[in-house]
Amino acid sequence: LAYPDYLRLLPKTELHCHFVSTLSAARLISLADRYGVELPTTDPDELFDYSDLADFLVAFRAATDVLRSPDDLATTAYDGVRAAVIAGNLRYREYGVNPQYFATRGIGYTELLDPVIDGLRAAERDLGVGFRIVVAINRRESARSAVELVEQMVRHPYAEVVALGQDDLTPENTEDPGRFAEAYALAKRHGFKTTAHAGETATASAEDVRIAVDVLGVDRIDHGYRVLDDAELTARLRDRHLPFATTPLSTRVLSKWELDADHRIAHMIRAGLNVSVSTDDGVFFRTDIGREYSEGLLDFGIDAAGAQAIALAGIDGAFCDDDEKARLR
Ligand code: ES4
Ligand code: ZN
Repeated sequence: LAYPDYLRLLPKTELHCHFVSTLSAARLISLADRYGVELPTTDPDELFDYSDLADFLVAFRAATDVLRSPDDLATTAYDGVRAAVIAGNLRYREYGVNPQYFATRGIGYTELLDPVIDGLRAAERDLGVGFRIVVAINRRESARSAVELVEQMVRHPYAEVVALGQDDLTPENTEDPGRFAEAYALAKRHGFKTTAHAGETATASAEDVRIAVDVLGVDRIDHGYRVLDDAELTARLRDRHLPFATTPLSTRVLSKWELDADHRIAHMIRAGLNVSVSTDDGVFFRTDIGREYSEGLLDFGIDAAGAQAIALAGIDGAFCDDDEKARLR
């Protein structure tokens, strides 16, 4: 077995995956056509080519806009699991789902989550792929509306909805990580786990990661690449074994970073941080969970033992119960 095939076939979890980005390119384009949603372009080569995070997020919001009926949501959920099993032997996935986007189009919290969870449960039954859901605060929205979102999580409990996270960015494309502190505190008080996007791109900093950890009190960090700019914080989070859900191939697009041994994620791994890898937005970054290993980890120069350690970190950092973790190991 050639090493890239070994990496592709290794059983995997992923912890950082925005639900709408599990849509296939063909379905994104056909649903956009059906509903008359204008995409930035319908040329697939251009549709998936972005100058930066803000530019990408225009396409990301369009994808949210094409998922309208319960069947659109359930079918996207089911087919996305099947595609990831074929592409990279996916065994378990955590999905970021952003109810605030859908609410602006009249799709309520349970109207969104019922079909998504139905589709994912059917895929779990047929394919053995477990899942949990991370409800995502839309960072374009107010701190007050984030609290209301958590109130909805409390009012409508689902066994699979286990955590609070984030997506999108302020219209100014800046991070203000402390601003959702009240929403995070409320979620924690009700027993939810928490994660936050922090320290992803050049406009972010190690301080953003520190605030996510110390002010929001997160159990996990999404991205977090800027942590390396603060040696003390890096050592502290290494000692705490705080999980970092990184997304190698997305950084090639959003930060123009080469995938090599000098990549920030490769440095994070060598620094002893608790790093797992995920796709983030599969359709938009033309990636899948197989390629994050067979291209990402391969090009970082990670050996077989290292790749196994990263796959295990993806179980260790998961927000599921210990029975599910035991099944995955
Ligand atoms: C995202 Cl802020 C951010 N970064 C990367 N991917 C994303 N998908 C949605 N929001
Ligand atoms: Zn993300």
